[in-house]
Amino acid sequence: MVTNLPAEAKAKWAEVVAARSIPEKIRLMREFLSLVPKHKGTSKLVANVRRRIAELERELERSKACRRSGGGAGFAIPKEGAGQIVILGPPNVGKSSLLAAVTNAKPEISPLPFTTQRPTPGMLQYEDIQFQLVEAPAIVEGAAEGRMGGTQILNLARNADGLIIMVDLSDDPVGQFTMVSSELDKAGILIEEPEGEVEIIRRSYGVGIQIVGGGTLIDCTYEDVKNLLASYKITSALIKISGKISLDEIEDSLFSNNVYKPTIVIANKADSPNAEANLKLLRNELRGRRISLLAASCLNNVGLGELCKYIFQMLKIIRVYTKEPSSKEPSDKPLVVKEGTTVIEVAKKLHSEIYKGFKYARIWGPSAKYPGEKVGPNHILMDGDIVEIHY
Ligand SMILES: Nc1nc2c(ncn2[C@@H]2O[C@H](COP(=O)(O)OP(=O)(O)OP(=O)(O)O)[C@@H](O)[C@H]2O)c(=O)[nH]1
Ligand SMILES: [Mg+2]
Repeated sequence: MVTNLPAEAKAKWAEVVAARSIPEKIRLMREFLSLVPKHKGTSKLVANVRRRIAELERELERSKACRRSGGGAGFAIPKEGAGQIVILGPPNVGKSSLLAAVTNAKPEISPLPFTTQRPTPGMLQYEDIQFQLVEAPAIVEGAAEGRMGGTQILNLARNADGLIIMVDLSDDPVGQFTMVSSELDKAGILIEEPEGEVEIIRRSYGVGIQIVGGGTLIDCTYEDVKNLLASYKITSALIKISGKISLDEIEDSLFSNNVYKPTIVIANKADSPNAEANLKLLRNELRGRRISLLAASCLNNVGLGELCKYIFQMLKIIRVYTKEPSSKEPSDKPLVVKEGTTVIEVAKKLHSEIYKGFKYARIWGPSAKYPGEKVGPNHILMDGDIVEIHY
């Protein structure tokens, strides 16, 4: 619970948001903290802001170091295909071996730890689409405080569409999983889907306060949200909510930059002697948590057959095939969109003319009651649908 911050503190936070440079943001955040009364209700907020100050300080340090060394190539990998999945794990667990087993990449594989020094991408084919896997350099305890390139590795994870956490069944998979998930947690990256999510997208022009995204407010009205945001001088923003959201959670989201990344755990080296007993321990650890687990041997290419399907499901995407009314066949390349996408949203992606002039669509496939069903703009599509838009 964050409520009842003094007006001064709220006004200071508005200055933080408006600040243009990192040093200025850090200075204003510190001033903000000095204005926040310290008690139980504000402890989470204080921790969040301290973490963001630490992150900004590291970013500043890094950009200075980069300038000193005359630039230096960036760590980010441009996204390709239907989703980017970052492979994280301690040294030597077999991350490169996975990349080599399932993608077109040819990374160096070696029994020495820290072999992979830079993020390494590869494309994984799934039926008629591809996923991009990116092997991150090994992550170690203390990564969230910047150890061994931790900040960059965690940024890679923050920008991904999903994660694979890899652990080694010949070693201590539970300890390895706990280490990686705790570093992610400290960096504000959640690997389990929260009950509800809030994202506040500020707009400089006057859209007012709009609540979108299909979630429900459980203990407040639209007016309450508007008044809360006004007390932080936010009068124009899109508030995206999913699931059940309270007013406190909306206030919390002003100060935290938590993100949720769907995650698969791959327990590798299933061929090793003590793998079975270790797998049992890992299963126990993950019991009741919404994280999928695959046991595999990348060395022998065993247990990876279902990986694509797991990735496809965790990304919550579908494929739709568009078709011109005049042609017999749909496009062979699908349009990859989020689950729950409607016909009119597809029209919008195709062309502004198709969107503006939309009359109706005909559907073949899983979401059609019968082949060629005529539907309106709000019809929800399913994976494998063929869509013919009339405009
Ligand atoms: N027994 C067994 N060994 C494996 C398996 N997968 C990988 N290895 C071995 O484990 C060692 C490390 O493999 P890599 O794929 O280089 O591991 P990595 O996680 O990419 O390592 P870093 O990039 O150094 O962090 C190599 O000697 C591999 O041959 C497996 O399924 N079973
Ligand atoms: Mg490697």
